[in-house]
Amino acid sequence: MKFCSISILLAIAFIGNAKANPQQEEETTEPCLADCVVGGSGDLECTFEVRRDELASELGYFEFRGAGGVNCGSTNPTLGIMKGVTYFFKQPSTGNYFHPIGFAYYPDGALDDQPELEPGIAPPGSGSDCGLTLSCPAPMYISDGVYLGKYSNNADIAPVNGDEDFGLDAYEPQFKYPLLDWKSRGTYKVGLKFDDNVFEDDFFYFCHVHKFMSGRIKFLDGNGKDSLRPKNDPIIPYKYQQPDAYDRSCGATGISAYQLPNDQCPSKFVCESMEDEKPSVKKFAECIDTMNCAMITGMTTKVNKGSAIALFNHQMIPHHQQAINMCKALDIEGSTECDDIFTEEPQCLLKVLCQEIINVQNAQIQTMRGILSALDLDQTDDCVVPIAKSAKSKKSKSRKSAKGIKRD
Ligand SMILES: [Cu+2]
Repeated sequence: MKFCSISILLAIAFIGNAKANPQQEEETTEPCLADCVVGGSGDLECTFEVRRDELASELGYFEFRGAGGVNCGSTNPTLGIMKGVTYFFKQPSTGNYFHPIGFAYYPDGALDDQPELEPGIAPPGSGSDCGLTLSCPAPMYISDGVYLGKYSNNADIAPVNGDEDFGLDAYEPQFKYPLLDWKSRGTYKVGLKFDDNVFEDDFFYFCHVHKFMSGRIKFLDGNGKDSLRPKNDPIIPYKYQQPDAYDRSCGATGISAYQLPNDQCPSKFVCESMEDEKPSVKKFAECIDTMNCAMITGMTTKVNKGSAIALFNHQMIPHHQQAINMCKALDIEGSTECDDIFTEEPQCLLKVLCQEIINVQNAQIQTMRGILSALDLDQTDDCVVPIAKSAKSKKSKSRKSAKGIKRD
């Protein structure tokens, strides 16, 4: 099983993440169906196009285009698949950057120390000895039309072969290259044929980089439309974030409580009069005011258990969160609209820069939360610091008292 060095840390850190975001959404239950055609071999071949709604949460959530190109829903929708049929999960759009899709028997796979679909891992409870021949159901990772592994349970992709290499070790690192390098390597897709007859529970798609992005996959019955087992089992042990209306208006997460005025923040951060600015810039400036207040409020902390590591993480996490929010707000404002990210137009340079900030810093936040958990440090250790009176008002106050002393 692929082992992620911070998996245990992330597993513990999830509690802090869930508490920090009280507004959450239940997972959907109706399975969304793929777009299926009869392939070259005469067998059915089905496709889900994987996308990501980056505004759906701090991390963004997966979305999929299924049968007829219809959107399956924007928050990790439930998908339905048929056993023994070839499925492709295509990852073409920029929103997939840093989000290589994986499949596991429980949410978040190795990020939560749970078994994934791999050649050496038999479906739980199936009694299969497929692990001995490295032939258990597993995804097959494909980059630019080339299958990256040696294992195969699907002759339509590669000659059937038992092997532990199913291409993930080559596929996943490419998603962490600089954006333009990732994009210039061509197309990315994952083949999956689930060919165990006994296992009927749900399993999960997830992101190999970011925890808390898992969604459910259900097996379909003989008619290929309804769930073989309607009950959602196993459970997903967390609920999905749902930004409120104000957060959404800024494209941000977790800032609405920090709209100015706020006792812990200056009266404003953007000091220009915004009256004559165009509405989108005015709104962007208002969002900047709010997110800066969220950031500096988050950056007033104690030194938890005397630890410099705690202080670093407690200060850096809100800093990263607002970098991510600023980029999403700039996307909403329209200033990163770009037809071709390979050009050096200012909007395109910013698009690339912001995609890297959003995805890299989100992964770093999860690492920092994991470190806090591993060292048994609190996830947050906030203190309330009212905003100090400005230097100017202090100065005039001291002048007044100085004059008073003179008169006396
Ligand atoms: Cu991800």
